[in-house]
Amino acid sequence: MRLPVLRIAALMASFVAPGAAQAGTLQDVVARDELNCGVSIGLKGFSYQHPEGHWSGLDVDVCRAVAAAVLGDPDKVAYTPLTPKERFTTLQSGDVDLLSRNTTWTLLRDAALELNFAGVTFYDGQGFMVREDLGLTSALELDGATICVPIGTTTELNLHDYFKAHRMELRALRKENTPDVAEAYERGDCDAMTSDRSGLASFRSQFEDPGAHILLPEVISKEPLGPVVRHGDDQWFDIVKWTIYLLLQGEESGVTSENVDEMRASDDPTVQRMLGVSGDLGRQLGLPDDWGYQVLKQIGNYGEIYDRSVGPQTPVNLPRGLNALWIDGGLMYPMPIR
Ligand SMILES: N[C@@H](CCC(=O)N[C@@H](CS)C(=O)NCC(=O)O)C(=O)O
Repeated sequence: MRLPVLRIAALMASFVAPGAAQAGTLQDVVARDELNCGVSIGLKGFSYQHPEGHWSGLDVDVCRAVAAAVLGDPDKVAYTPLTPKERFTTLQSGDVDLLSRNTTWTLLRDAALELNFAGVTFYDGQGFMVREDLGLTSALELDGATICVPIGTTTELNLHDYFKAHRMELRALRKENTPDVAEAYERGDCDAMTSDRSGLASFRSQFEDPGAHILLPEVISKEPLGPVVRHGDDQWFDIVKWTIYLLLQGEESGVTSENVDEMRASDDPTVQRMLGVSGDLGRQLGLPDDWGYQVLKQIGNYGEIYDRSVGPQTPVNLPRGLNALWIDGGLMYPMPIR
């Protein structure tokens, strides 16, 4: 692990960085020696607490990557499981430093809730899950159906829009504690469950008989999911944003947790800058210059995270699709690390 003195030196440099906003999240995290991260309650593949206590998933790995960048240690994270309704107030009040919880980027959340989305870590859309034996083939056949839906989500808003647009009668069964939505659906309290399609795949993987449930083909919204910070702390916003770009650029440049030590000797200038072999990009963020090395060594790149969390080899089994890198025809496009 990195020497504390390096962190303190980087932190002191960040106090004098010209033009840097000093709202203090970085300083608080370093002083506490722990990152407070808000996550979902139990969404396998995204954030899930194992019976032995540790957490895993794509959203959890974003928390861990930020902890590796800032503290040199991905295990220095305290997780707070949050319902959709309480997630924003918990972030606004300062009880968490970062919200990494399948949260959709919208105008109102940006402007009215005074939050900043640091990027998109998963491009998704809303769908419907039904029992296969109902024999449905389209969401347009759900007229008059009872739909299980979580309170305080874009899901709820899109559901109303969709039923209104198609002049269908909606009976919504709303639940605040989101795992209750899946339980109510599995119990048969509603005919369909609606959520982000990744969430539906995740819940289905945890059902007693996953094969008995299908996702209907309609994708009724755009759900760009990503980590969120408070307005007013540009330095912290930058750190989270560039940690995500680093994960993506790691994949684009072929740097993995396995080969990162060899890659330090690479003569590719982007790789050199990412790993802190040349330049001072870490210091410009208020971090040690090996921040990128720490992230890629201890977490791996975005592709590695995706594959082990939600990829086709996992029970959640989501193809890369829109979440492929731009060079592979997807939407994942890291800004230039320079
Ligand atoms: N992306 C949507 C929905 C997010 C959401 O919380 N969905 C529920 C669906 S039931 C969920 O994933 N819950 C999982 C959990 O809290 O563990 C939003 O930002 O409003």
